[in-house]
Amino acid sequence: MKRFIAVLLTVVLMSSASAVFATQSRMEGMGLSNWMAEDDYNIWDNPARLVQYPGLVWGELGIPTAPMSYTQWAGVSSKKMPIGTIAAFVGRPYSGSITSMYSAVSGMDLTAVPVAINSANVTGAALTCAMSTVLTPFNHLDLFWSISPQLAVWVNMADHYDTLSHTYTSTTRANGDGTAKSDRGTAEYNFGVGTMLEKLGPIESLDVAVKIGLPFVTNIYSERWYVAAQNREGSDDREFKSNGAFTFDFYARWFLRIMQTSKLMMFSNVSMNGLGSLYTDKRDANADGTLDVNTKQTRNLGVYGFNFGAGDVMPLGDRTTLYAALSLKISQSSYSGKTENLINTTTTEEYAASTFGLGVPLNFAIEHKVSKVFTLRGGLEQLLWKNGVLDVNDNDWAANAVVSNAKYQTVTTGIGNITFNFGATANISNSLVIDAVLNQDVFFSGTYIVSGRTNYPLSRITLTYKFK
Ligand SMILES: [Ca+2]
Ligand SMILES: [Ca+2]
Repeated sequence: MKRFIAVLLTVVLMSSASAVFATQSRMEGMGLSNWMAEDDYNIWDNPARLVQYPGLVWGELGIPTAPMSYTQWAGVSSKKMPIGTIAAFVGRPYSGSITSMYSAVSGMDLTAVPVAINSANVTGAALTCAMSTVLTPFNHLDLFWSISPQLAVWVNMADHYDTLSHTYTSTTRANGDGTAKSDRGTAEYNFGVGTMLEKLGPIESLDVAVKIGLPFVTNIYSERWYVAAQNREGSDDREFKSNGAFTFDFYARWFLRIMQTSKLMMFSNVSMNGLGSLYTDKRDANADGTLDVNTKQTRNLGVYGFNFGAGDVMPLGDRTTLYAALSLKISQSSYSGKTENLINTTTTEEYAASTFGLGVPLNFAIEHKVSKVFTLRGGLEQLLWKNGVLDVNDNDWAANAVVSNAKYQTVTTGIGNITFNFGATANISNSLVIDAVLNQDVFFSGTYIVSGRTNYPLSRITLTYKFK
């Protein structure tokens, strides 16, 4: 089980360190990461790339992956103007890390933040608040402004709010009169700046971009109810919120000239996510004016990622292109938390864990123009090596003293899975292109070898229109 947890943690953390949404259909059809090919999706890594994609309209018909998941989005870029090129996208899928702020780490023995608080004291209140659930923000707007190839900025705004409230009042004040309220909110603001430089010695072109994100989470639950015997109100106040959370991402991609005609594509990405949280719980259940529950829990989650890769795009004649890339993905995370009882100022629980993950994926893909209209593509990714280390330091407390300090380490190594992807493009006219990703149920060999959602022939369709 511990082995499984370590593998799971490694996979989750590695994917969160490298996940970037793009104009995805073409890339998903080959299973390639953003940096491995040239496409309009490159603007999501470096806003300066927008200068290469003016006068376009994008629209995506995604298949819903979960209730409430927004997978349809659209965008438009302006023609080249004296002030540069601007673009706006609405409703793109959220790909940040804010929802891992309250990650349930298996084996962690901190007092759990309630998954659901059911209002128990106000008459007729069927109100339930999921205190530990960080609402997935909805991306509203992505704005790009490419002032010149050497300077571009990007701003992103995402949020999600959810409020429930119930009040009960009887003609003569009685037990059960009161109000229960659940107020949950998530907001995230991202800012990025990027540049694209050319001809720097042996470097043919260089992309550099930096992104900073500020995630905010506040989940509040409060309840007041009249207790006739005390002629006072009972109270229940709980709050889960972000505590100095931030994200940072550095991206670089460069083409190195090796010989006169050959060039090597190289890529590096460093990411840092600090996702600390604070949970407080204050209750006066018997309405005597003195808190009978007063606890706080602090958690610090830090996720660091380092990716390095090299690849090549090889045209084979006019109709076929091969893609090959080898990457090194390293992730490191630290997770620690402490629960304190503020009534008698004691520590009640402590837990700390850290993970290290290493993966070496190898990608191959091929794109072939079958006719003027159709292009078919496919790709495979083989994880050549993976390594995961989980270190746990589990302090247990009693009467304000450490009674045990268990430490252990779990290591997993091996060769990872192989995954296949397939997709197609239809060039409807000179200005309209449709890209699609083939879904599972199409190919099946014991386990699904094409990922996606069951019962849909296509998992993603993107339309790109170039206006005159
Ligand atoms: Ca009390
Ligand atoms: Ca412990």
